[in-house]
Formats: sequence, C-alpha cells, structure tokens
Amino acid sequence: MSDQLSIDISSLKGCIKSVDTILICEVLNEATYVNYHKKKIAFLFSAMRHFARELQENGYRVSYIKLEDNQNSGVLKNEITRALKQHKYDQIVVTHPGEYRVKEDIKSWATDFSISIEIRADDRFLCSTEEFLIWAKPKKHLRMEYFYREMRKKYSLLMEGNKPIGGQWNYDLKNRKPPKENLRIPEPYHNELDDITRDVISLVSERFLSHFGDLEPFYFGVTRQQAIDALNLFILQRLPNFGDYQDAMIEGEPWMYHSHISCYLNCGLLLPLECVKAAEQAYQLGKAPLNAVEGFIRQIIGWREYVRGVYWLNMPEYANKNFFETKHNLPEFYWTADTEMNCLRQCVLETKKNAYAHHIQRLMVLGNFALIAGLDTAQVNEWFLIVYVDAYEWVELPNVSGMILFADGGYLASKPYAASGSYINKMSDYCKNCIYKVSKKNGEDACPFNYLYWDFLVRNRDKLESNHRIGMMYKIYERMGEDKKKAIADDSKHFLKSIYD
Ligand code: FAD
Ligand code: DLZ
Ligand code: SF4
Repeated sequence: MSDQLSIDISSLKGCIKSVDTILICEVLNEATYVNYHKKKIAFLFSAMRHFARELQENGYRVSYIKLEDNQNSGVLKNEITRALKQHKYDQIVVTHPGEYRVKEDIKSWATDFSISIEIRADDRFLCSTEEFLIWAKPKKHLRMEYFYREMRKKYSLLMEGNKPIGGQWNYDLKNRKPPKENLRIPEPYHNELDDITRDVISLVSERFLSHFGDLEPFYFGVTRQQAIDALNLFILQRLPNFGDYQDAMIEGEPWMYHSHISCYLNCGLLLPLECVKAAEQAYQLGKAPLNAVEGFIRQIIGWREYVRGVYWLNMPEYANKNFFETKHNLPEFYWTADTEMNCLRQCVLETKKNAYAHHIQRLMVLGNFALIAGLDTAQVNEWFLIVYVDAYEWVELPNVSGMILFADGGYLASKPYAASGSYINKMSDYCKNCIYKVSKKNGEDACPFNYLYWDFLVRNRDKLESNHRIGMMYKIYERMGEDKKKAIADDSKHFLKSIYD
C-alpha cells in the first residue's frame, strides 16, 4: 500500500526473498474514492515505483501493477484475486493499514479467497493500538499533554532521569511569536525530477486532469534517501526557528520554519523515531534551542501518535460524529480561492499549489472558518482528505472532526479552536491586504471572523455554555448591548446566506 513504503515494515519481516512475492498495486479506486490532489497522486505513485525498484535492488521479488497496465482492474481486492489466479500462494501477509475501510476490506479477503491472512501490527508507530487503549479506555475525555509525557518517558527523549530536561514538559508559551518583518526563511527542499517521476507526472496529467490542484512544479522527494535529505535540511536550517514561529503566517511564505516531512512520515519513507532523535541530537550539540526541539518532538511523539490512537479506538463511529449538527455545504471558494477574505484566499491558493499548508493555516484559518460558519462535517473532512499530500484518514479525521470541528463533543480537544479575526491578525500579515477591516466588529466591511465568532457561540449556546474553557465568553456576550447583539446576528445572517447559497 502506498503508505507502507518502508523496507523495515512488519509485513516484510521473515520474508524469504527467493520464494515470497511482494505485491504493490497502483489502483484507480484508491486514487479516486475521493478525488485526491494531483500532486498527492503523483507523489505516491512515484514513491511507490521508486520503492519497488529499491526492493528489487535488494533482492526481493516484486510484482508491481502500474495504473496503466491493461489488466489492472482498479480495485485492490480484485488485484489480489488476479494475483491468486496467476500463482499458488499459501498465505497473505499484510501490515495493518492506515484506514478503517481498508482494514475491513482486508478482513473480508480471508473468507472470500479461502486463504490465511496475517495482519501484522504497524510497528512504525511508537504507541501500539493496544497500548493506547490501555491508556485511554478509563478516560471520558482525553488530553494529549498527559499522553505525550508518557511517550517522552517511554522513549527517554529530552529527559534527565525521570524529569524533563529544562524542568518543563512543554514550552508552547514560548512558541507563539508573531511574524516579524524581514525574517529570512530558507528555501525548502527541492528534488530534481527523474524519469520515473516524469512518467508519473504525465500519467497523472492525463488520467486525473479534473482533480483539484497544481501538478507542477513538483519538488517532493520520492525515495528514502531524498526524504532523509529533506529531514536533514530541516534540522540544519529551520529547526532553530521552528518553535518561535510555529504559529506565524506570512503572505507568500507557505513553508515558514516547518519541517514539511509529514508526507514522508505518513507514507513510510521516514520513521518517527529517527526524526525526533535527529532533533534531540541537534539540541544536544547546541544547534537548536530547547523550545524548538521540544515543540517538534511533541508534534511527532505526542500529537501524531495521539490522533492515531484516537482514530483506531473510535472507528467506525468517529467518522459520523457531528456534535454541532452542522449541515451547510462547503463554499466553492475552498476549491477556487475566489473570496475577498485574504487569509482564506492565501491558504487555499497555497494548498492548491503545494498540496501543503502548515498547521496554523489548517487550524486557525481554514478550519476555524469551517467551524464558525457551521460547515457540514463530512464535507469538511472530505476536503481536508483530498487536498493535502500527507492526508490519510487516520490522521485527517481526528484533526478535522476532533480538533477543528469539535464534532466529538470534546473527547479529543478541551475546547473548540474558534477565534475572531484578531487572532489571525496577530499571527499573520494577511489582514493588511484584505478588503475587510479586522478592527471592525460589525458592518459591511467588518472582518467576517469577528461577528461569526460570536454568532457561532450564540448558535451553539446549549452545547458550549458549560464548557469550562469557553463558557465565560457568554458572560462577555451578555454584557453587550442589544444593538450590538442584533448587529452580530444580522451581519452573520447576511454573510452566511451569501456563502451558503
Ligand atoms: P511540522 O509543523 O513541521 O510538524 C512536525 C510533524 O509533526 C509533522 O510532520 C507531523 O507528522 C506531526 N504533526 C504535527 N501536528 C500534528 C497533528 N495535529 N496531527 C498529527 N501529526 C502532527 N497532518 C497529517 O499528517 N495529515 C493530515 O491529513 C492532517 N490534517 C490536518 C487537518 C487539520 C484541520 C489540522 C489542524 C491539522 C492536520 N494535520 C495533518 C496536522 C498538521 O497540520 C500537519 O501534520 C503538518 O502541518 C504537516 O506539516 P509539517 O510536516 O511541516 O509539520
Ligand atoms: C492514497 C492512495 C493512493 C492515491 N493510491 C494508492 C494506490 O494506488 N495503491 C494503494 O495501495 N494505496 C493507495 N493509496 C493509499 C490508500 O488509499 C489508503 O490510504 C491506504 O491503503 C491505507 O493504509
Ligand atoms: Fe482574514 Fe479578517 Fe484578516 Fe481579512 S481581515 S485577512 S478576513 S482575518
């Protein structure tokens, strides 16, 4: 599978190179069950083809099915049927897939094919699903911070005995510097195209023309070595500033000081432990400060493992959660960027161009708007799954339904990440190029985030007033005059009508 491109993957353990066959299939169904961004398909197909070559060079027998092969049925299960007809196999060995739907499919193979299927744990993750279950099961609400501390101890990362280095577990308060002018942001990793990638690009441009997103320029690494090069470049050039500007957004600077390694981690070209160890080593050598290194390590051993645990513990029910019972269609501008709201325009444009947006763009601009505008949970999830090169349901769904939409009612996050325009203005320079005025709370030219924030709270009062982290906002609302409250309601109604229709 396209997210299992690791030579040390559990399904290859004990593989007898002269006897066993490794089946890798490019299948239309997986690229179109949602219409993935063109860059994502090209990235995965190219990485799969390179991985197959690497396996062959290492003496493995690989059966590689290309998308354009005549016999390719376009469906994973049918390709297994075809393979079983061509050769007599005793057993199928797979590593636990990243999506519930695929796991269900695999489970059906045993009965349908009358063959033994062994599904092995995906031990590339640092916390097994069983271990997460033991930690989470007794808890009604989960908190990432406590999970993260357990992981720090388990892997002895940034630890002095039983205590965190520096005396604190978390340096997030230091990691909120607004952008300042004249920051020198390094060029991101840029890979030269080879023949395999060029072939894949022309295939994707022919077969997936109607999909969202720009196919070129294409710069992702597509081999393990290239992914390691991208990681090393991050550690050297960006990690020192990663913490300070983790939440900052600058127009025209999509990459900031982030690592851009999620696509490599999620498809298996990089492994989480090697990434965090590289960052820890940079700290030990005095090449990156503690707040940056701790923040980076937390994202990987904390958030990444945590959302995966939440996903497997709660599927399939989690996919249907819709706490606020939202139902409004995703506005067209999520695809076209045709909106006067500059923050949203910039984030959609960058997403279209790069199949990437950094965390705060996803959370506080694209996600925040979806939350306060009451957009349909399923449509928002589908959008996030389509547009990002690193998106797989195990990581996309908890981030979208749990973190931004609060669709699970507060199981994953303690409060909805709703914010008015002043947060975006503080953490970005988007507002200075916007026709809306972030300082205005109401009226035609007021920033829509300002009134929608309050309107969201009012619309969901029965569900949020008792929340200890956001409930006090209702006291502030109550102190507003009736005229002000009416203006919030009228502006929101008018604005929402314009985007819902
Ligand atoms: P960095 O900022 O450099 O962080 C380092 C690494 O930490 C990332 O590569 C990633 O592996 C991990 N990480 C950081 N935050 C998270 C998180 N919240 N959940 C899981 N891993 C995390 N991440 C995905 O990998 N796939 C997704 O489909 C995805 N969808 C998201 C949707 C929303 C609405 C939000 C708010 C976040 C989503 N994230 C997703 C998390 C995060 O935004 C991306 O991992 C990050 O932006 C990737 O860029 P980077 O590699 O430069 O990350
Ligand atoms: C996302 C994706 C795409 C675009 N293409 C393929 C493919 O051709 N073959 C494949 O095996 N997997 C693909 N994937 C990944 C799957 O959709 C799915 O996310 C994983 O199988 C989950 O483990
Ligand atoms: Fe976004 Fe409002 Fe700022 Fe415009 S004024 S960029 S809509 S936050």
